[in-house]
Amino acid sequence: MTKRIIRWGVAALQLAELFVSSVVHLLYGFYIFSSAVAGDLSLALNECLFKPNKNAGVKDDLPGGASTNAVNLPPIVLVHGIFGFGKGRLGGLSYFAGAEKKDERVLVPDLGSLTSIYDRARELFYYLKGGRVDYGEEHSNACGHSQYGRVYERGHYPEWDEDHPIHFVGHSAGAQVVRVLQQMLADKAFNGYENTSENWVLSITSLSGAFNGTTRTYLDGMQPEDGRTLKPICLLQLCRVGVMIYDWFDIPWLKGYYNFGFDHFNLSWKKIGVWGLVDCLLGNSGPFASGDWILPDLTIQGSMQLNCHLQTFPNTYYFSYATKRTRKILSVTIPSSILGIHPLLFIRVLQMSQWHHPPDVSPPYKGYRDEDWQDNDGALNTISMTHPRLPIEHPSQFVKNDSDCQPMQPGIWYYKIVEGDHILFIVNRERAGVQFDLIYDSIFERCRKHVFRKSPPTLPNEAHQ
Ligand SMILES: *[C@@H]1O[C@H](CO)[C@@H](O)[C@H](O)[C@H]1NC(C)=O
Ligand SMILES: *[C@@H]1O[C@H](CO)[C@@H](O)[C@H](O)[C@H]1NC(C)=O
Ligand SMILES: *[C@@H]1O[C@H](CO)[C@@H](O)[C@H](O)[C@H]1NC(C)=O
Ligand SMILES: CC(=O)N[C@H]1CO[C@H](CO)[C@@H](O)[C@@H]1O
Repeated sequence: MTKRIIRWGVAALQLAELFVSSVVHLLYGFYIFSSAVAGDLSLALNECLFKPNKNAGVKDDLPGGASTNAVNLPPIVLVHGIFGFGKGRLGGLSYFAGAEKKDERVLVPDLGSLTSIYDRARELFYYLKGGRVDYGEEHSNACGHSQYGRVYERGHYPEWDEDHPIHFVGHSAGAQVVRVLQQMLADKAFNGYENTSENWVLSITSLSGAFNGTTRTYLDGMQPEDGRTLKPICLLQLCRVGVMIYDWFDIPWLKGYYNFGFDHFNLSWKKIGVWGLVDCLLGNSGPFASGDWILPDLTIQGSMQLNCHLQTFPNTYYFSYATKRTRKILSVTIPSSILGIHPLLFIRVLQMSQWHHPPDVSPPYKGYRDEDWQDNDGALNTISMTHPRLPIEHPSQFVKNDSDCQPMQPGIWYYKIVEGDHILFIVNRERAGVQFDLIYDSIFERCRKHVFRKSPPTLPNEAHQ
């Protein structure tokens, strides 16, 4: 009798938790969406009323996002994470909270907000080089989507090669996307580009990068048994149904505004009809059925599978900022602040700091310990963000003071641990205050001044003197 009451109590508690976190996430999504719309409307209104000039809102970018005097600089490419978006989506909103304006040549691609790491890496290549996205025949057949995707009429950096390498800065899953892309370049995995190599990438900077997976995926609904399938009732199930309905209705202006990136799965009603939707909802087809979406890549098992094939290369510079919003008091890990953590993440910081791997499920790897994974930023475990560790650990060095690691060596992951939650350095720059400028200024300065292969790059303002 008491056992049954306890079981019901636990179930009721879990449902209440699900309800609260769905409401919090929905409200936040709605808040972002409506502030983007409001921003756009007020901009449009302003232009109508005060500047009857048709070209005022249209800033024509030079190829590569370069301003006129920066065409010789290698671009710095900012790669968004889960639920992220690139330049042009969500109106004037910036995923990187305007950090892209800090340097003269920054690109912010849009790679789909829930697409898999593999698909994002493919898309990123064609975004830069130009042409039609080719996801590869084998992968596309295995995952049940079209082999070819959207067409980039003109690449954003068509001259990209070993002599014109690029800096990448990835947030969260974006950091892993860049690693996968670098490995693809090394493996010469793009048809028609036989000369690609790992040296096309000059540096990778990771901001809260998802290298070793996160225990949050299990809290949100991934099964800890396999790290691939979903629990029957969970936040991710709600998200799955919402995404499929959104994509099925296929309303052009809405999708122009925000896109989950599943166009290559043909989820629109025009293509699959009502039965296609039912089939997807039942879990027989679509990205969620084949596991070709981002969540399976963020579980510990998924990350280990990816990491098996990913190298840290000797001629590329690596830097990483791991974030943390927990601290230990008498060997118990708890959130380190109440007001300093975004309301969207607070419950998750607490839950992740208390996470225990289910005792009846075999651990994701030999030597797994819950206490290693308790420090976190509300989305990722701090241990996962410093450098790639699973299944084998890559060379790394903890940085206390930037001047300690000058001159920087390639092939080593330099990392810092920053007190902050997972979204401190994106979307809303006011939250991070002066820290925001410090972190992005140091990233851009490092790319421009301290990281190079042959000779230091000439800065445009020095070239004239
Ligand atoms: C999606 O639609 C396109 C064009 O309508 C077609 O060429 C492609 O084969 C379809 N892909 C899948 C996976 O059904
Ligand atoms: C590939 O590199 C070789 C040697 O560097 C060069 O001769 C060849 O033209 C390159 N091919 C392409 C397609 O760029
Ligand atoms: C970092 O090192 C430099 C030179 O060694 C020193 O001047 C500076 O105060 C140090 N900064 C911090 C924060 O320790
Ligand atoms: C979080 C973490 O680093 N876990 C593991 C990553 O992989 C290495 C190698 O297997 C382990 O030693 C770490 O404990």
